Amino acid sequence: MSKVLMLGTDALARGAIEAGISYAASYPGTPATQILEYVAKNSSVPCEWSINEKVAFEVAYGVSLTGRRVLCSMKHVGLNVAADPFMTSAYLGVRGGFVLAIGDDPGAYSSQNEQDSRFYARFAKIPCLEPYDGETLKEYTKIAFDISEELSLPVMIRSQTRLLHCYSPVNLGDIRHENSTSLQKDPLHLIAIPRHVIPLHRELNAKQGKIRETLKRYNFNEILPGEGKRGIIACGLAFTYAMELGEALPILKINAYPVDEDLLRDFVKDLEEVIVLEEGYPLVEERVRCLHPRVRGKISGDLPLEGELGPDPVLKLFGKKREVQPETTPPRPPVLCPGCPHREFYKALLEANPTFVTGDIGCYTLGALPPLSALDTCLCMGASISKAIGMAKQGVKRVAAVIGDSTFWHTGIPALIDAVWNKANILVCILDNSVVAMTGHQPTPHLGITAKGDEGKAIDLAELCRACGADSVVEVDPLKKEELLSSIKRGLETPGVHVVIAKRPCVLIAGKLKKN
Ligand SMILES: Cc1ncc(C[n+]2csc(CCOP(=O)(O)OP(=O)(O)O)c2C)c(N)n1
Repeated sequence: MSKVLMLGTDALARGAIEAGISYAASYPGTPATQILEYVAKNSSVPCEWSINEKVAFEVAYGVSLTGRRVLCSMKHVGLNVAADPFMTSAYLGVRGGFVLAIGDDPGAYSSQNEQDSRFYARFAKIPCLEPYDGETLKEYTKIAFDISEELSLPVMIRSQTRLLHCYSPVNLGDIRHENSTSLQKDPLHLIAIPRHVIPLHRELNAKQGKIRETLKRYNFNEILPGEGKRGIIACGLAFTYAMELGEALPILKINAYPVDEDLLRDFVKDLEEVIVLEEGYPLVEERVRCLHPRVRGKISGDLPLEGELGPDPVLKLFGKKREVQPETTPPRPPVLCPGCPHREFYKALLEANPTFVTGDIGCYTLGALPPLSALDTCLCMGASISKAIGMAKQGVKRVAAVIGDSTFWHTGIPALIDAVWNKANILVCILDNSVVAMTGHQPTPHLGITAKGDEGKAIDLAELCRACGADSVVEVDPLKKEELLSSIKRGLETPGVHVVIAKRPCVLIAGKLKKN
Protein backbone atom coordinates (compact mmCIF):
# COMPACT_ATOMS: atom_id res chain seq x y z
CA MET A 1 0.00 0.00 0.00
CA SER A 2 1.43 3.42 -0.88
CA LYS A 3 0.51 6.90 0.29
CA VAL A 4 0.14 9.62 -2.33
CA LEU A 5 -1.02 13.21 -2.49
CA MET A 6 -4.32 13.30 -4.31
CA LEU A 7 -6.94 15.80 -5.37
CA GLY A 8 -10.25 15.15 -3.59
CA THR A 9 -12.05 14.26 -6.83
CA ASP A 10 -9.27 11.79 -7.66
CA ALA A 11 -9.39 10.21 -4.21
CA LEU A 12 -13.12 9.65 -4.60
CA ALA A 13 -12.66 8.18 -8.07
CA ARG A 14 -9.85 5.96 -6.80
CA GLY A 15 -12.20 4.65 -4.08
CA ALA A 16 -14.65 3.62 -6.78
CA ILE A 17 -11.91 1.99 -8.87
CA GLU A 18 -10.68 0.06 -5.82
CA ALA A 19 -14.27 -1.03 -5.18
CA GLY A 20 -14.28 -2.79 -8.56
CA ILE A 21 -16.61 -0.64 -10.63
CA SER A 22 -17.43 -1.79 -14.14
CA TYR A 23 -18.60 1.59 -15.48
CA ALA A 24 -18.80 5.28 -14.62
CA ALA A 25 -21.20 7.88 -16.03
CA SER A 26 -21.33 11.61 -15.46
CA TYR A 27 -22.13 15.00 -16.93
CA PRO A 28 -19.51 17.70 -16.27
CA GLY A 29 -20.10 20.26 -13.55
CA THR A 30 -17.82 21.94 -11.01
CA PRO A 31 -16.73 20.64 -8.50
CA ALA A 32 -17.43 17.06 -9.63
CA THR A 33 -16.02 17.07 -13.20
CA GLN A 34 -12.61 15.58 -12.44
CA ILE A 35 -14.11 12.46 -10.86
CA LEU A 36 -14.97 10.93 -14.23
CA GLU A 37 -11.84 12.40 -15.81
CA TYR A 38 -9.74 10.50 -13.27
CA VAL A 39 -11.54 7.22 -13.99
CA ALA A 40 -11.14 7.78 -17.75
CA LYS A 41 -7.42 8.54 -17.57
CA ASN A 42 -6.25 6.32 -14.72
CA SER A 43 -8.07 3.03 -15.10
CA SER A 44 -9.29 0.58 -17.68
CA VAL A 45 -12.87 1.08 -16.46
CA PRO A 46 -15.09 2.06 -19.39
CA CYS A 47 -16.96 5.28 -18.85
CA GLU A 48 -18.98 7.98 -20.56
CA TRP A 49 -19.82 11.62 -20.54
CA SER A 50 -23.57 11.39 -20.74
CA ILE A 51 -25.72 13.95 -22.48
CA ASN A 52 -27.11 15.18 -19.13
CA GLU A 53 -27.34 14.04 -15.53
CA LYS A 54 -30.68 12.28 -15.91
CA VAL A 55 -29.25 10.12 -18.67
CA ALA A 56 -26.07 9.53 -16.63
CA PHE A 57 -28.15 8.31 -13.71
CA GLU A 58 -30.27 6.03 -15.88
CA VAL A 59 -27.23 4.60 -17.69
CA ALA A 60 -25.70 3.88 -14.28
CA TYR A 61 -28.94 2.27 -13.15
CA GLY A 62 -28.82 0.02 -16.21
CA VAL A 63 -25.28 -1.06 -15.30
CA SER A 64 -26.43 -1.87 -11.77
CA LEU A 65 -29.27 -3.98 -13.20
CA THR A 66 -26.63 -6.27 -14.67
CA GLY A 67 -25.27 -6.90 -11.17
CA ARG A 68 -22.14 -4.82 -11.69
CA ARG A 69 -20.88 -1.86 -9.67
CA VAL A 70 -21.19 1.63 -11.04
CA LEU A 71 -20.21 5.18 -10.15
CA CYS A 72 -22.41 8.10 -11.17
CA SER A 73 -21.07 11.58 -10.42
CA MET A 74 -22.43 15.09 -10.90
CA LYS A 75 -22.61 18.50 -9.32
CA HIS A 76 -25.41 19.29 -6.87
CA VAL A 77 -27.75 20.98 -9.38
CA GLY A 78 -27.24 18.02 -11.69
CA LEU A 79 -29.27 16.00 -9.24
CA ASN A 80 -32.24 18.28 -9.95
CA VAL A 81 -32.02 17.11 -13.55
CA ALA A 82 -31.64 13.46 -12.42
CA ALA A 83 -34.20 13.73 -9.62
CA ASP A 84 -36.88 11.73 -11.41
CA PRO A 85 -34.97 8.45 -11.83
CA PHE A 86 -33.13 9.09 -8.55
CA MET A 87 -36.26 9.22 -6.40
CA THR A 88 -37.80 6.08 -7.85
CA SER A 89 -34.53 4.12 -7.90
CA ALA A 90 -34.77 4.04 -4.10
CA TYR A 91 -38.14 2.30 -4.41
CA LEU A 92 -36.89 -0.26 -6.91
CA GLY A 93 -33.54 -0.74 -5.25
CA VAL A 94 -30.30 -1.60 -7.04
CA ARG A 95 -28.51 -4.84 -7.95
CA GLY A 96 -24.79 -4.10 -8.38
CA GLY A 97 -23.46 -1.44 -5.99
CA PHE A 98 -24.55 2.03 -7.10
CA VAL A 99 -22.75 5.07 -5.70
CA LEU A 100 -23.98 8.54 -6.52
CA ALA A 101 -21.19 11.08 -5.92
CA ILE A 102 -22.49 14.61 -5.56
CA GLY A 103 -20.30 17.71 -5.45
CA ASP A 104 -22.06 20.47 -3.54
CA ASP A 105 -20.90 24.03 -3.97
CA PRO A 106 -21.52 26.06 -0.80
CA GLY A 107 -20.37 29.58 -1.59
CA ALA A 108 -21.55 29.05 -5.20
CA TYR A 109 -18.00 29.38 -6.55
CA SER A 110 -19.26 28.00 -9.83
CA SER A 111 -22.99 27.36 -9.58
CA GLN A 112 -26.46 28.78 -9.87
CA ASN A 113 -27.38 27.97 -6.24
CA GLU A 114 -26.07 26.51 -2.96
CA GLN A 115 -28.53 23.63 -2.41
CA ASP A 116 -27.57 20.94 0.10
CA SER A 117 -27.75 17.42 -1.34
CA ARG A 118 -28.16 15.78 2.07
CA PHE A 119 -31.82 16.83 1.80
CA TYR A 120 -32.11 14.87 -1.45
CA ALA A 121 -30.76 11.76 0.28
CA ARG A 122 -33.28 12.24 3.08
CA PHE A 123 -36.04 12.92 0.53
CA ALA A 124 -35.25 9.66 -1.29
CA LYS A 125 -34.76 7.76 2.02
CA ILE A 126 -31.29 6.51 1.06
CA PRO A 127 -28.02 6.52 3.03
CA CYS A 128 -25.62 9.41 2.58
CA LEU A 129 -21.95 9.47 3.60
CA GLU A 130 -20.10 12.74 4.10
CA PRO A 131 -16.28 12.45 4.01
CA TYR A 132 -14.05 15.09 5.63
CA ASP A 133 -10.63 14.57 3.98
CA GLY A 134 -8.95 12.80 1.06
CA GLU A 135 -8.60 9.50 2.89
CA THR A 136 -12.28 9.37 3.86
CA LEU A 137 -13.28 10.45 0.34
CA LYS A 138 -11.60 7.32 -0.93
CA GLU A 139 -12.52 4.93 1.87
CA TYR A 140 -16.14 6.01 2.26
CA THR A 141 -16.67 5.66 -1.49
CA LYS A 142 -15.31 2.13 -1.36
CA ILE A 143 -17.46 1.24 1.65
CA ALA A 144 -20.49 2.89 0.03
CA PHE A 145 -20.46 0.15 -2.62
CA ASP A 146 -20.67 -2.54 0.08
CA ILE A 147 -23.50 -0.71 1.81
CA SER A 148 -25.30 -0.25 -1.50
CA GLU A 149 -25.14 -3.98 -2.20
CA GLU A 150 -26.06 -4.93 1.36
CA LEU A 151 -29.15 -2.71 1.40
CA SER A 152 -29.88 -2.81 -2.32
CA LEU A 153 -30.06 0.99 -2.39
CA PRO A 154 -28.13 3.73 -4.14
CA VAL A 155 -25.76 5.39 -1.67
CA MET A 156 -24.88 9.07 -1.90
CA ILE A 157 -21.41 10.47 -1.24
CA ARG A 158 -21.88 14.15 -0.48
CA SER A 159 -18.86 16.42 -0.60
CA GLN A 160 -18.05 20.00 -1.44
CA THR A 161 -15.84 22.21 -3.60
CA ARG A 162 -13.34 22.87 -0.79
CA LEU A 163 -12.79 19.18 -0.22
CA LEU A 164 -12.95 17.97 -3.81
CA HIS A 165 -10.53 20.65 -5.03
CA CYS A 166 -7.98 20.22 -2.27
CA TYR A 167 -4.92 17.92 -2.18
CA SER A 168 -4.35 15.60 0.77
CA PRO A 169 -2.53 12.33 1.49
CA VAL A 170 -4.37 9.15 0.58
CA ASN A 171 -3.42 5.50 1.13
CA LEU A 172 -3.88 3.50 -2.03
CA GLY A 173 -5.42 0.06 -1.62
CA ASP A 174 -5.92 -2.99 -3.78
CA ILE A 175 -8.37 -3.04 -6.64
CA ARG A 176 -11.17 -5.54 -6.14
CA HIS A 177 -12.51 -7.83 -8.82
CA GLU A 178 -15.54 -6.67 -10.70
CA ASN A 179 -18.83 -8.43 -10.07
CA SER A 180 -19.79 -10.92 -12.73
CA THR A 181 -22.87 -10.11 -14.76
CA SER A 182 -26.10 -11.59 -13.49
CA LEU A 183 -29.46 -10.70 -14.94
CA GLN A 184 -32.52 -11.34 -12.82
CA LYS A 185 -36.02 -10.56 -13.91
CA ASP A 186 -38.18 -9.47 -10.98
CA PRO A 187 -41.20 -7.50 -12.19
CA LEU A 188 -42.52 -6.69 -8.70
CA HIS A 189 -39.25 -4.98 -7.86
CA LEU A 190 -38.16 -3.65 -11.20
CA ILE A 191 -41.31 -2.14 -12.67
CA ALA A 192 -42.55 1.04 -11.01
CA ILE A 193 -46.19 0.90 -12.04
CA PRO A 194 -48.88 2.21 -9.65
CA ARG A 195 -49.85 -1.32 -8.52
CA HIS A 196 -46.29 -1.95 -7.27
CA VAL A 197 -45.65 1.43 -5.69
CA ILE A 198 -47.19 0.96 -2.24
CA PRO A 199 -45.46 -2.40 -1.58
CA LEU A 200 -42.18 -0.93 -2.88
CA HIS A 201 -42.58 2.09 -0.65
CA ARG A 202 -43.36 -0.20 2.29
CA GLU A 203 -40.13 -2.11 1.61
CA LEU A 204 -38.17 1.13 1.43
CA ASN A 205 -39.63 2.23 4.77
CA ALA A 206 -38.85 -1.17 6.27
CA LYS A 207 -35.22 -0.72 5.16
CA GLN A 208 -34.82 2.44 7.25
CA GLY A 209 -34.02 0.54 10.46
CA LYS A 210 -31.53 -1.61 8.56
CA ILE A 211 -29.87 1.53 7.15
CA ARG A 212 -29.38 2.84 10.69
CA GLU A 213 -27.96 -0.50 11.90
CA THR A 214 -25.60 -0.77 8.94
CA LEU A 215 -24.28 2.78 9.33
CA LYS A 216 -23.78 2.18 13.07
CA ARG A 217 -21.65 -0.88 12.33
CA TYR A 218 -19.16 1.26 10.41
CA ASN A 219 -18.91 3.89 13.20
CA PHE A 220 -19.19 6.80 10.78
CA ASN A 221 -20.73 8.89 13.54
CA GLU A 222 -18.93 8.90 16.85
CA ILE A 223 -18.55 10.81 20.06
CA LEU A 224 -15.05 12.07 20.80
CA PRO A 225 -15.01 12.78 24.53
CA GLY A 226 -13.81 16.16 25.84
CA GLU A 227 -14.05 18.55 28.74
CA GLY A 228 -16.75 21.02 29.76
CA LYS A 229 -20.45 21.51 29.30
CA ARG A 230 -20.26 22.85 25.75
CA GLY A 231 -20.19 20.38 22.93
CA ILE A 232 -19.72 20.55 19.18
CA ILE A 233 -21.60 18.56 16.59
CA ALA A 234 -19.45 18.65 13.44
CA CYS A 235 -20.70 17.25 10.17
CA GLY A 236 -18.47 16.09 7.33
CA LEU A 237 -15.88 18.68 6.34
CA ALA A 238 -16.87 20.88 9.32
CA PHE A 239 -15.08 18.33 11.51
CA THR A 240 -11.79 19.72 10.21
CA TYR A 241 -12.93 23.24 11.17
CA ALA A 242 -13.74 21.94 14.67
CA MET A 243 -10.23 20.45 14.89
CA GLU A 244 -8.68 23.78 13.90
CA LEU A 245 -10.28 25.35 16.98
CA GLY A 246 -7.84 23.51 19.21
CA GLU A 247 -10.46 23.29 21.99
CA ALA A 248 -10.81 20.26 24.25
CA LEU A 249 -14.61 20.22 23.97
CA PRO A 250 -16.55 17.00 23.40
CA ILE A 251 -17.30 16.51 19.71
CA LEU A 252 -19.93 14.44 17.97
CA LYS A 253 -18.55 13.74 14.53
CA ILE A 254 -21.21 13.09 11.92
CA ASN A 255 -20.27 11.50 8.62
CA ALA A 256 -23.36 9.49 7.76
CA TYR A 257 -27.08 10.11 7.37
CA PRO A 258 -29.73 9.47 8.50
CA VAL A 259 -28.23 10.45 11.85
CA ASP A 260 -28.99 8.09 14.68
CA GLU A 261 -31.30 10.07 17.04
CA ASP A 262 -30.20 7.98 20.04
CA LEU A 263 -26.63 9.10 19.45
CA LEU A 264 -27.69 12.76 19.22
CA ARG A 265 -29.75 12.43 22.40
CA ASP A 266 -26.92 10.70 24.20
CA PHE A 267 -24.46 13.41 23.18
CA VAL A 268 -26.53 16.44 24.16
CA LYS A 269 -28.07 15.08 27.37
CA ASP A 270 -25.50 16.48 29.86
CA LEU A 271 -24.47 19.54 27.88
CA GLU A 272 -25.46 23.13 28.66
CA GLU A 273 -24.83 24.34 25.13
CA VAL A 274 -24.51 22.62 21.77
CA ILE A 275 -22.82 24.15 18.73
CA VAL A 276 -23.67 22.65 15.35
CA LEU A 277 -21.21 23.03 12.47
CA GLU A 278 -22.30 21.93 9.02
CA GLU A 279 -21.64 23.00 5.42
CA GLY A 280 -24.88 23.80 3.63
CA TYR A 281 -28.33 24.07 5.15
CA PRO A 282 -28.94 23.48 8.90
CA LEU A 283 -30.18 19.90 8.47
CA VAL A 284 -28.69 18.49 11.67
CA GLU A 285 -29.23 21.68 13.63
CA GLU A 286 -32.97 21.41 12.96
CA ARG A 287 -33.01 17.96 14.60
CA VAL A 288 -30.82 18.99 17.53
CA ARG A 289 -33.12 21.92 18.30
CA CYS A 290 -35.86 19.38 19.03
CA LEU A 291 -33.60 17.73 21.61
CA HIS A 292 -31.87 20.61 23.41
CA PRO A 293 -32.96 24.12 24.48
CA ARG A 294 -29.63 25.86 23.83
CA VAL A 295 -28.31 25.27 20.34
CA ARG A 296 -26.02 27.65 18.46
CA GLY A 297 -25.55 27.41 14.72
CA LYS A 298 -27.08 28.80 11.58
CA ILE A 299 -30.71 28.96 12.69
CA SER A 300 -29.72 30.82 15.88
CA GLY A 301 -27.89 33.40 13.73
CA ASP A 302 -24.47 32.56 15.22
CA LEU A 303 -23.22 31.25 11.88
CA PRO A 304 -24.11 32.44 8.38
CA LEU A 305 -27.02 30.75 6.62
CA GLU A 306 -25.64 31.71 3.22
CA GLY A 307 -22.24 31.16 1.65
CA GLU A 308 -19.59 28.63 2.53
CA LEU A 309 -19.16 27.99 6.25
CA GLY A 310 -15.37 27.62 6.01
CA PRO A 311 -13.11 27.84 9.06
CA ASP A 312 -13.33 31.61 9.71
CA PRO A 313 -16.94 31.98 10.99
CA VAL A 314 -16.32 28.97 13.24
CA LEU A 315 -13.18 30.52 14.72
CA LYS A 316 -15.05 33.82 15.13
CA LEU A 317 -17.82 32.09 17.08
CA PHE A 318 -15.13 31.07 19.58
CA GLY A 319 -13.58 34.57 19.62
CA LYS A 320 -10.54 33.41 17.62
CA LYS A 321 -8.82 34.24 14.33
CA ARG A 322 -6.51 32.28 12.08
CA GLU A 323 -2.91 32.69 13.28
CA VAL A 324 -1.65 33.06 9.76
CA GLN A 325 -4.09 35.09 7.70
CA PRO A 326 -4.46 33.78 4.14
CA GLU A 327 -2.97 36.10 1.57
CA THR A 328 -5.65 38.19 -0.01
CA THR A 329 -5.58 38.61 -3.76
CA PRO A 330 -7.45 41.33 -5.61
CA PRO A 331 -10.87 40.09 -6.76
CA ARG A 332 -10.70 38.87 -10.37
CA PRO A 333 -14.22 38.51 -11.73
CA PRO A 334 -14.31 35.97 -14.58
CA VAL A 335 -14.30 37.41 -18.08
CA LEU A 336 -14.52 35.96 -21.58
CA CYS A 337 -11.03 34.94 -22.75
CA PRO A 338 -9.18 37.15 -25.23
CA GLY A 339 -10.21 35.95 -28.68
CA CYS A 340 -13.32 34.13 -27.40
CA PRO A 341 -15.78 33.74 -30.30
CA HIS A 342 -18.70 34.35 -27.91
CA ARG A 343 -17.68 38.02 -27.68
CA GLU A 344 -17.99 38.52 -31.43
CA PHE A 345 -21.42 36.92 -31.34
CA TYR A 346 -22.58 39.27 -28.60
CA LYS A 347 -21.37 42.35 -30.46
CA ALA A 348 -23.58 41.39 -33.40
CA LEU A 349 -26.51 40.50 -31.14
CA LEU A 350 -26.33 43.88 -29.40
CA GLU A 351 -26.25 45.63 -32.75
CA ALA A 352 -29.39 43.75 -33.81
CA ASN A 353 -31.01 45.13 -30.63
CA PRO A 354 -33.41 42.35 -29.54
CA THR A 355 -36.21 43.31 -27.09
CA PHE A 356 -35.16 40.74 -24.51
CA VAL A 357 -32.41 38.11 -24.38
CA THR A 358 -33.01 34.93 -22.39
CA GLY A 359 -29.70 33.41 -21.37
CA ASP A 360 -28.45 30.02 -20.29
CA ILE A 361 -25.46 28.59 -18.44
CA GLY A 362 -21.93 28.30 -19.81
CA CYS A 363 -18.92 30.52 -20.59
CA TYR A 364 -21.29 32.61 -22.68
CA THR A 365 -23.19 33.63 -19.50
CA LEU A 366 -20.25 35.99 -18.93
CA GLY A 367 -21.84 38.05 -21.70
CA ALA A 368 -24.33 39.16 -19.02
CA LEU A 369 -21.61 41.23 -17.34
CA PRO A 370 -20.35 44.67 -18.40
CA PRO A 371 -19.11 45.81 -20.80
CA LEU A 372 -21.38 43.57 -22.93
CA SER A 373 -24.41 43.31 -20.59
CA ALA A 374 -26.04 41.32 -23.36
CA LEU A 375 -28.23 38.88 -21.39
CA ASP A 376 -31.40 39.74 -19.47
CA THR A 377 -32.01 36.48 -17.58
CA CYS A 378 -30.31 33.22 -16.59
CA LEU A 379 -32.11 30.52 -14.58
CA CYS A 380 -30.75 27.01 -15.07
CA MET A 381 -29.33 24.83 -17.83
CA GLY A 382 -31.62 24.57 -20.83
CA ALA A 383 -34.07 27.28 -19.75
CA SER A 384 -33.23 29.96 -22.33
CA ILE A 385 -35.44 28.61 -25.12
CA SER A 386 -38.39 27.76 -22.84
CA LYS A 387 -38.28 31.21 -21.18
CA ALA A 388 -38.28 32.80 -24.62
CA ILE A 389 -41.35 30.76 -25.59
CA GLY A 390 -43.22 32.00 -22.48
CA MET A 391 -42.34 35.61 -23.22
CA ALA A 392 -43.20 35.35 -26.90
CA LYS A 393 -46.56 33.83 -25.97
CA GLN A 394 -47.27 37.00 -23.98
CA GLY A 395 -46.77 39.09 -27.08
CA VAL A 396 -43.14 40.11 -26.57
CA LYS A 397 -41.65 40.45 -30.04
CA ARG A 398 -38.03 40.02 -31.11
CA VAL A 399 -37.00 37.73 -28.22
CA ALA A 400 -33.65 35.96 -28.58
CA ALA A 401 -32.62 32.85 -26.64
CA VAL A 402 -28.86 32.32 -26.25
CA ILE A 403 -27.62 28.82 -25.46
CA GLY A 404 -24.27 26.97 -25.68
CA ASP A 405 -23.83 23.77 -27.67
CA SER A 406 -23.45 21.48 -24.66
CA THR A 407 -26.36 23.15 -22.91
CA PHE A 408 -28.45 22.67 -26.04
CA TRP A 409 -27.69 18.93 -26.07
CA HIS A 410 -28.25 18.77 -22.30
CA THR A 411 -31.77 20.16 -22.05
CA GLY A 412 -32.27 22.59 -24.94
CA ILE A 413 -33.56 20.09 -27.51
CA PRO A 414 -36.98 19.41 -25.90
CA ALA A 415 -37.50 23.19 -25.57
CA LEU A 416 -36.72 23.73 -29.26
CA ILE A 417 -39.26 21.07 -30.19
CA ASP A 418 -41.75 22.74 -27.83
CA ALA A 419 -41.19 26.09 -29.58
CA VAL A 420 -41.78 24.54 -33.00
CA TRP A 421 -44.84 22.58 -31.91
CA ASN A 422 -46.46 25.55 -30.17
CA LYS A 423 -45.54 27.97 -32.95
CA ALA A 424 -43.55 30.42 -30.86
CA ASN A 425 -41.95 33.35 -32.65
CA ILE A 426 -38.40 33.29 -31.32
CA LEU A 427 -34.78 33.40 -32.38
CA VAL A 428 -32.57 30.68 -30.93
CA CYS A 429 -28.84 31.34 -31.00
CA ILE A 430 -26.66 28.30 -30.35
CA LEU A 431 -23.08 29.28 -29.54
CA ASP A 432 -21.20 26.26 -30.84
CA ASN A 433 -17.57 26.19 -29.71
CA SER A 434 -17.36 22.37 -30.10
CA VAL A 435 -16.81 21.66 -26.39
CA VAL A 436 -18.11 22.15 -22.86
CA ALA A 437 -15.73 25.07 -22.37
CA MET A 438 -16.90 26.20 -18.94
CA THR A 439 -16.02 22.94 -17.19
CA GLY A 440 -12.72 22.26 -18.95
CA HIS A 441 -13.30 21.31 -22.59
CA GLN A 442 -15.10 18.01 -22.35
CA PRO A 443 -16.30 16.75 -25.73
CA THR A 444 -19.83 17.29 -27.07
CA PRO A 445 -21.76 14.86 -29.32
CA HIS A 446 -21.01 16.76 -32.54
CA LEU A 447 -17.27 16.45 -31.82
CA GLY A 448 -17.67 12.67 -31.92
CA ILE A 449 -15.08 11.88 -29.22
CA THR A 450 -15.92 9.89 -26.07
CA ALA A 451 -14.80 10.39 -22.46
CA LYS A 452 -11.99 7.87 -23.04
CA GLY A 453 -10.76 9.87 -26.03
CA ASP A 454 -12.01 7.19 -28.44
CA GLU A 455 -13.94 7.88 -31.59
CA GLY A 456 -17.70 8.09 -31.05
CA LYS A 457 -20.32 8.80 -33.68
CA ALA A 458 -20.62 12.53 -34.36
CA ILE A 459 -24.10 14.03 -34.60
CA ASP A 460 -24.72 17.06 -36.82
CA LEU A 461 -26.15 19.92 -34.78
CA ALA A 462 -27.71 21.84 -37.69
CA GLU A 463 -29.34 18.68 -39.08
CA LEU A 464 -30.76 17.96 -35.64
CA CYS A 465 -32.30 21.46 -35.41
CA ARG A 466 -33.82 20.98 -38.85
CA ALA A 467 -35.19 17.59 -37.77
CA CYS A 468 -36.76 19.32 -34.76
CA GLY A 469 -38.75 21.38 -37.26
CA ALA A 470 -37.12 24.82 -36.93
CA ASP A 471 -38.30 27.16 -39.71
CA SER A 472 -34.73 28.11 -40.58
CA VAL A 473 -31.30 26.97 -39.46
CA VAL A 474 -28.12 28.78 -40.45
CA GLU A 475 -24.53 28.15 -39.41
CA VAL A 476 -22.36 31.26 -39.30
CA ASP A 477 -18.79 31.94 -38.25
CA PRO A 478 -19.08 34.64 -35.57
CA LEU A 479 -16.02 36.33 -37.05
CA LYS A 480 -18.03 36.99 -40.22
CA LYS A 481 -19.81 39.92 -38.68
CA GLU A 482 -22.06 41.08 -41.53
CA GLU A 483 -23.32 37.56 -42.23
CA LEU A 484 -23.98 36.95 -38.54
CA LEU A 485 -25.74 40.29 -38.05
CA SER A 486 -28.05 39.79 -41.00
CA SER A 487 -28.92 36.22 -39.86
CA ILE A 488 -29.76 37.48 -36.36
CA LYS A 489 -31.83 40.37 -37.71
CA ARG A 490 -33.72 38.06 -40.06
CA GLY A 491 -34.43 35.62 -37.23
CA LEU A 492 -35.74 38.40 -34.99
CA GLU A 493 -37.98 39.97 -37.64
CA THR A 494 -39.45 36.85 -39.26
CA PRO A 495 -42.32 34.94 -37.58
CA GLY A 496 -41.48 31.34 -36.63
CA VAL A 497 -38.64 29.53 -34.88
CA HIS A 498 -35.26 30.47 -36.32
CA VAL A 499 -31.95 29.00 -35.31
CA VAL A 500 -28.60 30.73 -35.79
CA ILE A 501 -25.62 28.55 -34.94
CA ALA A 502 -22.57 30.72 -34.27
CA LYS A 503 -19.90 28.15 -35.01
CA ARG A 504 -16.24 28.55 -34.12
CA PRO A 505 -14.10 26.38 -31.80
CA CYS A 506 -13.24 27.68 -28.34
CA VAL A 507 -10.05 29.70 -28.73
CA LEU A 508 -8.29 27.59 -26.08
CA ILE A 509 -8.73 24.35 -28.06
CA ALA A 510 -8.77 25.59 -31.65
CA GLY A 511 -5.08 24.67 -32.15
CA LYS A 512 -5.57 21.17 -30.75
CA LEU A 513 -8.59 20.49 -32.96
CA LYS A 514 -6.59 21.48 -36.04
CA LYS A 515 -3.76 19.11 -35.12
CA ASN A 516 -6.19 16.19 -34.86
C1 LIG B 1 -27.61 21.05 -14.14
C2 LIG B 1 -26.22 21.54 -14.37
N1 LIG B 1 -25.30 20.66 -14.78
C3 LIG B 1 -24.02 21.07 -15.00
C4 LIG B 1 -23.68 22.38 -14.80
C5 LIG B 1 -22.25 22.83 -15.04
N2 LIG B 1 -22.16 23.57 -16.27
C6 LIG B 1 -22.26 24.89 -16.31
S1 LIG B 1 -22.29 25.47 -17.85
C7 LIG B 1 -22.14 23.97 -18.52
C8 LIG B 1 -22.12 23.73 -20.00
C9 LIG B 1 -21.38 24.74 -20.75
O1 LIG B 1 -21.12 24.28 -22.04
P1 LIG B 1 -21.71 25.00 -23.30
O2 LIG B 1 -23.19 25.13 -23.20
O3 LIG B 1 -21.21 24.29 -24.49
O4 LIG B 1 -21.11 26.46 -23.20
P2 LIG B 1 -19.56 26.92 -23.19
O5 LIG B 1 -19.12 26.96 -21.77
O6 LIG B 1 -18.80 25.96 -24.03
O7 LIG B 1 -19.59 28.29 -23.77
C10 LIG B 1 -22.07 23.03 -17.53
C11 LIG B 1 -21.90 21.61 -17.79
C12 LIG B 1 -24.70 23.26 -14.36
N3 LIG B 1 -24.44 24.53 -14.10
N4 LIG B 1 -25.94 22.82 -14.16
